[in-house]
Amino acid sequence: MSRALSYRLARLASTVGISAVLVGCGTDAGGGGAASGDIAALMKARNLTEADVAAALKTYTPTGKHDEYYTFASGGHSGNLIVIGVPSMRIHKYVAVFTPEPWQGFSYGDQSTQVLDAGARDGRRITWADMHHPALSETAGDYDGKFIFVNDKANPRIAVVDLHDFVTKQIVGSELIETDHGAAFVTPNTEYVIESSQYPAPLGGRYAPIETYDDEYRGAVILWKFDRERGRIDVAKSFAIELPPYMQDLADAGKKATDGYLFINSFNTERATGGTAEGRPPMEAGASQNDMDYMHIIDWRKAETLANAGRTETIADMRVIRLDTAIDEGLLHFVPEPKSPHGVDITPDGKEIVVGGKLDTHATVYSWEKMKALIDAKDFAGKDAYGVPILDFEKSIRGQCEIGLGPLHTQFDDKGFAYTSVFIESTVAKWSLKDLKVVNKVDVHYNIGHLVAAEGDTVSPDGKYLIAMNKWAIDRFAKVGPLLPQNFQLVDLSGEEMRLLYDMPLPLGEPHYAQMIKADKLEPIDVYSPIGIDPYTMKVDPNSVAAGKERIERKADGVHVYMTAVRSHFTPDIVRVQQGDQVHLHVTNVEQAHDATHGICIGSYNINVSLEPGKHTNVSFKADTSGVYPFYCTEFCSALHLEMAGYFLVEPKGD
Ligand code: RUQ
Ligand code: CUA
Repeated sequence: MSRALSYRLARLASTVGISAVLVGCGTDAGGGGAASGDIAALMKARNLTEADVAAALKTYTPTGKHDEYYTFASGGHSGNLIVIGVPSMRIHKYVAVFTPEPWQGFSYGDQSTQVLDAGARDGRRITWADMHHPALSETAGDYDGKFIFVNDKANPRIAVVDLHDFVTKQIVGSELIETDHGAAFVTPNTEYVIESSQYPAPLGGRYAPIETYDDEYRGAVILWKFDRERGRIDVAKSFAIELPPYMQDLADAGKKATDGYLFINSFNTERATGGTAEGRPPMEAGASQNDMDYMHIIDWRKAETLANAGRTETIADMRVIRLDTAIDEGLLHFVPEPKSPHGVDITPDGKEIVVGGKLDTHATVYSWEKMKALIDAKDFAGKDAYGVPILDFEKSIRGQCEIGLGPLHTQFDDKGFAYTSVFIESTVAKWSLKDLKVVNKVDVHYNIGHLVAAEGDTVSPDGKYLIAMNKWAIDRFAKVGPLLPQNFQLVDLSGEEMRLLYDMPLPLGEPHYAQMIKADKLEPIDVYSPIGIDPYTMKVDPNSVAAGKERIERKADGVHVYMTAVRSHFTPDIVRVQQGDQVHLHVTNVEQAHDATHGICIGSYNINVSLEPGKHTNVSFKADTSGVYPFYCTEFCSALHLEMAGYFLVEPKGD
């Protein structure tokens, strides 16, 4: 290695905080040891720059070392939640949420099937999702690492995932609304999980002609009450607020100074309905006429008081505060926002609200102090067509930051900077909250939607890392046909300049949003303990089976098979039933060793469940076809895994 290169590598190593010796750049003027020669040769052979090597050193995570952050990214249409380690960008898990997932056995026979089926709409089982925005549970506006909530935009549903075992415990949905988008967001102590509608429709799934749009179509925001003790949404204590038929968009819950308020963007305040085949302008043209749309400001504590006082009407089993009541009681206000707003993000101190406008070049910074004073003084600039008071735009803002073309979403760091995704330019802009000036930009590839910084939407962001969630990858990866992966790009926020560190192809689209949490805030369990836990109650299941107590019992409601799984056998391993019998399979994995997972599948019957150590599961089905069905363990659990099998014998009727 040349002296100059040796020196540069040493300097590089020190800038990324590791000792020069580690990269083999000793001071040995005689040419260094084998390692130094290797690095120089590797750089040359792979045509790497020093910046490449620095990026590699910042992200490489040696075997056995763990990542500093978890990122929970939406899995888009797959309906899965993706767990990614940062800075390595290694995928750790797909949490099955809104769709059947075979490996986790999610919705292939056991209790998980009921969780998914609870999200049925109009009695129809839904097996895909348009997951957009994960929301980690918060305490005092900071992630607490206990739960994460996600939404499905297409079939408005909210799911609760427990981060003790990374399992989806509940799916709720309301037929009050037809789509959502401002979801999921949580209030600072996770009192409520917020879900607001996107495309207006008659509330409660009614039919009304599109010509009656202004009168019959409505938006709504649902406040799902979260019961932290039970780890479930309490549907009976949840309520909604009716909103005008604008297209409500992204939302955020106020915190600290803005605690108690919700902020929801909207577009199409023109109330365009499309109708191109009927001589009307297309939706996109009709919806972009006005210079301003309205940010909705909602006093949710006041709304909660009203709901609890019974000032609601029940629609589709949901208590709804009607629009008139919301206006009369002063819990809903509007403030104009520039053309086609998209992201709305509250600053860490809770004092300001940053809005990005897709067709505007600015990030607009609203001052809560100013808006609150206007609301308190009832100093309004006007009313909308439904009577909602509108604040004056100029009187409500602190200023605007000239960002570039197509600002969308904003996150924050610990040093007073904001980071905004700029869609049309394909950049991330770093700007100062103090003087509203762009500091610098980094190119991303390409068409960035959301971005996520480490704890970047909490009261105490960490800085350090940011992921640009790019919708197009174009030339970044080897070709895989016309449908390309999404591109997650890791950006280093530790210095003055942002630096791109890593490109991660993500072949599950379209992810939209993610949140990044310090790994040490989570306390995932290793095994279900004591043995026999039902993950959906977190209690020992009454049908759980202890080793030595396995049996088959014929009862009035069918054949009950009490089975255990342990390396490397099922007990019992021969199960005989009659065609037409209702079969209740109760299986307990009696292992307590970390990662000693088994699975049990029965072909032809579409049954496959996962049995993590200590887990108990119940599967009920009708043995309606006779035959010989081998069942076997679907996890390569041991040297005798292939032998971990048995026979499910269904004797034909009448024999
Ligand atoms: S929204 S970028 Cu749900 Cu911004 Cu996708
Ligand atoms: Cu148990 Cu393979």
